[in-house]
Amino acid sequence: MKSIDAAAHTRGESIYLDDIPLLQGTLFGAVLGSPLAHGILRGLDTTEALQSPGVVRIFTAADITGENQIGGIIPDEPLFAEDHVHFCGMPLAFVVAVSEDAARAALKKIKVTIDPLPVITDPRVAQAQGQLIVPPRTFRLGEPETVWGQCVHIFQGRADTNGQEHLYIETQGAYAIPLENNTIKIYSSTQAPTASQRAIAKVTGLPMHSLDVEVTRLGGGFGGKEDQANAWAALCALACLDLQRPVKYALPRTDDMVMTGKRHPYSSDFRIGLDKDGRILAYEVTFYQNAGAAADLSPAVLERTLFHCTNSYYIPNVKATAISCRTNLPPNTAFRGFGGPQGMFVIETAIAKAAEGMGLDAAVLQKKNLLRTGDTFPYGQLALSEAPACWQRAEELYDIDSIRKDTAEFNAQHLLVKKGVAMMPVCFGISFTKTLMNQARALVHVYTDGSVSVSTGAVEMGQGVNTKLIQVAAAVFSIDPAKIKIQATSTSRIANTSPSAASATADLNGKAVWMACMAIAGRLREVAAAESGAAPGDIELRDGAVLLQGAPTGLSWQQLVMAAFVKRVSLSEHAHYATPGIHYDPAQEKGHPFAYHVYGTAIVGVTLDCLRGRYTIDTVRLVHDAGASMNPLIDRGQIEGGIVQGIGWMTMEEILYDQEGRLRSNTLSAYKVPDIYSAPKEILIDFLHTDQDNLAIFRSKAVGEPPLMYGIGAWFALRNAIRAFNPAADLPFSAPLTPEAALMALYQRQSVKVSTPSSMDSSHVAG
Ligand code: LUZ
Ligand code: MOS
Repeated sequence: MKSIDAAAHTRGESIYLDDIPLLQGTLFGAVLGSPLAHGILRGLDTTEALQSPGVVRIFTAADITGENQIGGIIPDEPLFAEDHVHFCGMPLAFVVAVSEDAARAALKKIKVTIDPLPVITDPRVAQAQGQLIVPPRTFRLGEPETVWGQCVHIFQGRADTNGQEHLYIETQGAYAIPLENNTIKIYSSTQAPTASQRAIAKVTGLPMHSLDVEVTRLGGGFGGKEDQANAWAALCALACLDLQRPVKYALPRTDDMVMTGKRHPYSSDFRIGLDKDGRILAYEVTFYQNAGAAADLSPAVLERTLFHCTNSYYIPNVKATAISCRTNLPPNTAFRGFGGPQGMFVIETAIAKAAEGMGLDAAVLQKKNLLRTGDTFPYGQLALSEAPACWQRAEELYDIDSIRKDTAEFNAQHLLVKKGVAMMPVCFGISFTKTLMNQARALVHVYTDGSVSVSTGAVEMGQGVNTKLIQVAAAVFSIDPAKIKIQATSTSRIANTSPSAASATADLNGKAVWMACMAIAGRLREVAAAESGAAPGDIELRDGAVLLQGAPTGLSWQQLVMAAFVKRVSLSEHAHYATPGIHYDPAQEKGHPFAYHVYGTAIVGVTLDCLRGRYTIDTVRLVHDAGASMNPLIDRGQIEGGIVQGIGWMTMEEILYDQEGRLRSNTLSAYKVPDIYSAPKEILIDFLHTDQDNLAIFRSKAVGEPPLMYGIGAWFALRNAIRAFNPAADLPFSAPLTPEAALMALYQRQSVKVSTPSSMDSSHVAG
């Protein structure tokens, strides 16, 4: 089934926040962000700004009717700065005016006085000063301390990954509309309608039942709207309640880039020990997470880093410690992979470093240490591993031997252009790491004309979840998918939802839809059985018709629905799903946190222009464990998008804060994301089809986040290309590897001998 949004997206008719028709009297907001990253707020003078044309009111911390607090996990994040500012862009005031222009013009007239304090941007510095968000956590398996002596090879080092801007095409925003008796309807571009509802309730002081948060779709989320849509919704609701007028605020791009958090940068130290055959015996790692100025989702992200610290490998002795460090940057937040990619980069670094030290191709060590079924993850869960199957299939399908041979031949023939290849296996756990979040509900109505309405907590953000939910209902009822409508996500229709996140949205909400539809279908079969004097078990709904022991009854779906209605049988159902079998004990750091894991292996090939440092990502060829994909078209789209986004993080996307904590990469001219020209020239995707039971909806494994981590292979492929040119280079394991960084690495030592090439072979590099 094609995405149900394809046609309207293509015609530009899909409704995003900015497409909602405005009510008469709508006012517009603008936020004044702190100009300094750290300091004492001495004064905030709005007198002159209030005189600015069109300004209706200016809200600050003093105007909050509830609590000045939006922290989700830990209450450490004021909505408006009160005594201190903790990051550049921290909201100080919310101007509400008759137009966006009027609101923004008034911002410049607010006088702010801040006494500056020292600014911390580096997580290691924060840690040294005791600035931690939560106490450190350690995962342990085996006894690493005692096995170092048995290791024949030991390597240690440091790995750094930078942040990443979400760059959803639709920026953050909300539109609040007053209803009667102090109730508010809020349209919000959020992945987490309930989290927004909760934050609005806290800030306004209204009960949650008086707030209806509704979302039709997002123009992208990627984690950036899992927690950080709440502030804007709370601001609009606060102003809406006070002024009893509709209030809208959609962030301009630069405000969005400056004020919102990003993927967490990490700096990590590792030590890896291997036996003489290359089996990894021990791994120790310490992660320093740059959390920014408040907790936001950092403790959960930190936890997922630990869960993924050994990626797709079995290591019998592990000690992994993660430290969440408070800095004066905007609170960093969820981003596709949620700490997993950061953890995986470090183990891949450790393996690459070990391979280089042992004179091997990293793939030899990767393959030798792949996780097998029955192996234990550091957190105690046993693996049901597809890692060897994906790896072997990738080697065979894409003929890894000839890829290696062609690469070596090319590099032998070319002096100024080098190719590099890397393998990237991925293992990603599916479930929210907080067990309680793995629950969902669905509300299904069948109308008397046979059409069906489905509501869930799932938010459509381009990932195709609504299409999959329609597939679920259409499969259970066996009716034309066109008869089924997915309603906008609303906290009035479905309560207490988890965010659309953790790759789990289709699984959780799909299972709830399945349960609700099964309940209704069961009642319909009873009605049909009574009509025909048969047993319900003999009745089947198929292709819009009612069958009795496989033979047509002459009754259509629509007639059956009407018959049920006439008999006063309920045509509606509200179902609740909670993932069975998962549990976790944080005191022991052991349990069974994930419903299942997704596996895969990618082979990434790059070409590097060794004169200029420019490169192309030529190919990404992979075998991906999709289970039994219920929608290969959508899954393919998710995989392609994840790969390109992962490559962007590893190569060209460079977040730059200066030492004063100001974002310098605050425009699209200063922050480069992959476009069609820099995307891989070729992405080949092969689904590893597995039929064994899992907890995925229709055994179709989650696909949102796992593919992003194939992009890590691009970094290591580039490293291999650099080393083909300059084998003496001792390159830092630091991402992103921008063309500038590649150029520096290529000439890192002057001992490189560059002879004149016989032909200008740099023309092999596009650009
Ligand atoms: N969000 C969350 C997530 O709250 N918990 C998770 O485990 C998670 N994982 C991935 C992405 N978002
Ligand atoms: Mo996410 S990082 O699944 O919002």
